[in-house]
Amino acid sequence: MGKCLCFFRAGIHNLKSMKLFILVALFGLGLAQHNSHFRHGRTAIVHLFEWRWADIAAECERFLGPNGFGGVQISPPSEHIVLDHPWRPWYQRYQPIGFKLCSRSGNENELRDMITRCNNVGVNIYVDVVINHMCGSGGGEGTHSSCGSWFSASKRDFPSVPFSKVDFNDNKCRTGSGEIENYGDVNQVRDCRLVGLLDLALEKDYVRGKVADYLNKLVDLGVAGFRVDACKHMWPGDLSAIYGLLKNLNTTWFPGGSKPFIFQEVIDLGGEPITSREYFHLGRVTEFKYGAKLGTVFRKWNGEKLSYTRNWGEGWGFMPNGDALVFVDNHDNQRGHGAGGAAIVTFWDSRLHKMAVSYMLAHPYGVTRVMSSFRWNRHIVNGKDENDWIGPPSHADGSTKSVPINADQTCGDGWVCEHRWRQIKNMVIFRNVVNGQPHSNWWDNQSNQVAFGRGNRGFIVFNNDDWDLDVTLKTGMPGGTYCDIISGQKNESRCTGKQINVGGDGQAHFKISNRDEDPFVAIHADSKL
Ligand code: QV4
Ligand code: CA
Repeated sequence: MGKCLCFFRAGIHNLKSMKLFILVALFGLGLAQHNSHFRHGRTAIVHLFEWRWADIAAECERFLGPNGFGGVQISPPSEHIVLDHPWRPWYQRYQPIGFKLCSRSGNENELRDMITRCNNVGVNIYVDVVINHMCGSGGGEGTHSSCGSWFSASKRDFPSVPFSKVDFNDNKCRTGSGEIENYGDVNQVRDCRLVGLLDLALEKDYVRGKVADYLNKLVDLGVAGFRVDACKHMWPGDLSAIYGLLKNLNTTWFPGGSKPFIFQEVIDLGGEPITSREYFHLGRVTEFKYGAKLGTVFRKWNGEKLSYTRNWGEGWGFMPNGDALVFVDNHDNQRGHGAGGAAIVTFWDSRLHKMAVSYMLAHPYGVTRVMSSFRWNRHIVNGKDENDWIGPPSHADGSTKSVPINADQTCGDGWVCEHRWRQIKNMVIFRNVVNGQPHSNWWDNQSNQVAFGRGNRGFIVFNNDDWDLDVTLKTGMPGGTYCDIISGQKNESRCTGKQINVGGDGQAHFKISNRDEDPFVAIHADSKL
């Protein structure tokens, strides 16, 4: 704000800077839906995949708020199909049968209560919205849905919205099967069925209006924005029309005139005619190259080395910083759906996962999202997980179990809770502490030992080589004793883990064995004794 006013004062002195000012203002407006609306200088989103609303509300109050998490991505809240074969897979929630706020995670009252309680502790809610399609064409007929609403997939009849035959793209799609057959053909990708899912005719004002009503209802409840599912399969022009119908955020919690944050799921690893770039003007876009590359680097596959990440970000061919939503893994590619392949580092490789997520959180590029998973019984046959469908921890009747918190703060009953792991939780705080500081004081050993700082607010050192690291580095930090927030953290006036002494010249000595439980060290302004 201060900056803007100064600029304006300078701007009115001559026409040239006035023009520049208008340009900046316009650019700023265009970027409105790129703004996450994080509160209190917070910087990270956690995807609480398949959590119940009641558990998310409790988690906001007891953990996310106190530990500086900026927001939660929630699973789709709209009414969805209930599948028996396989039994209650997680992916049934990506097959809507209407927009009633009634899902496996809870009903509308529970959703409203959760949004209110999270907002009240400064944690934003971002909703995963499925608007490209309804359920699969083979989804049958009846009331096998999360709220008991009747529907007929074969008749394309969804009376709870209502949508009928004319609201789908069956006639627009030009493939023989009605399915997307070739990702090289833009028209198919957007007008035909993605794995059998009934494709909505989003060019119709009626359909756009129904979708916008659904999103606006969520805005009124107080959500901060949306993760828009399957954007590759929707025309940017249709999305633009829908986003244009959205209300400003609820002023109980957000400044007047705030547009919902939008991040769009487009998987663009290169090689297809549809690119992420087509969606930048509409909001942020998921950068799938990020996790695929970072996984390859930490696994040291394809001759990659950590030292090559000196120019991580746009230097690696990723999208512009201001357009990117980044993550190490997501709910699809942690189980072989979506894209990224075997390189993706998940909680199954916990040591590498902690390193990769920490690298992401330490680095200034993009808006960051941390994955929080449930465990399932993996069964890999010829490289494919036969159990990739398994849903969240559930009771015998198929209802989702709540998340019990153990005495040591970890989660029970199959909930992994990566976001509660000390190393990841502390790195979320690190990112807040260094927010706005430049990437600085890079060091590497030309192999897999690297270090970098964030101005004078934080510094991180990785040893992903098969030998020890023992080196004195320029940290850029003020002199003093700091607690390493990876092996432990600051606890009143002492460190529970390693201690790092930074000299008056900003230099510090680091020793990291390649056999340490976690072969990396991080310090920041608030971890100083
Ligand atoms: C089956 C057959 C198809 C057949 C169809 C006929 O496999 O060949 O055409 O029946 O009816 C499930 C099943 C899938 C089944 C389909 C319809 O897995 O086998 O088709 O339902 O019954 C998730 C899962 C999908 C799941 C879908 C709907 O990943 O497996 O499909 O939910 O339940 C692309 C997209 C990208 C997408 C990614 C996975 O560009 O947008 O694939 N990612 C998002 C979500 C993802 C979700 C969807 C999109 C769809 O992140 O979780 O798919 O909403 O890359
Ligand atoms: Ca479509």
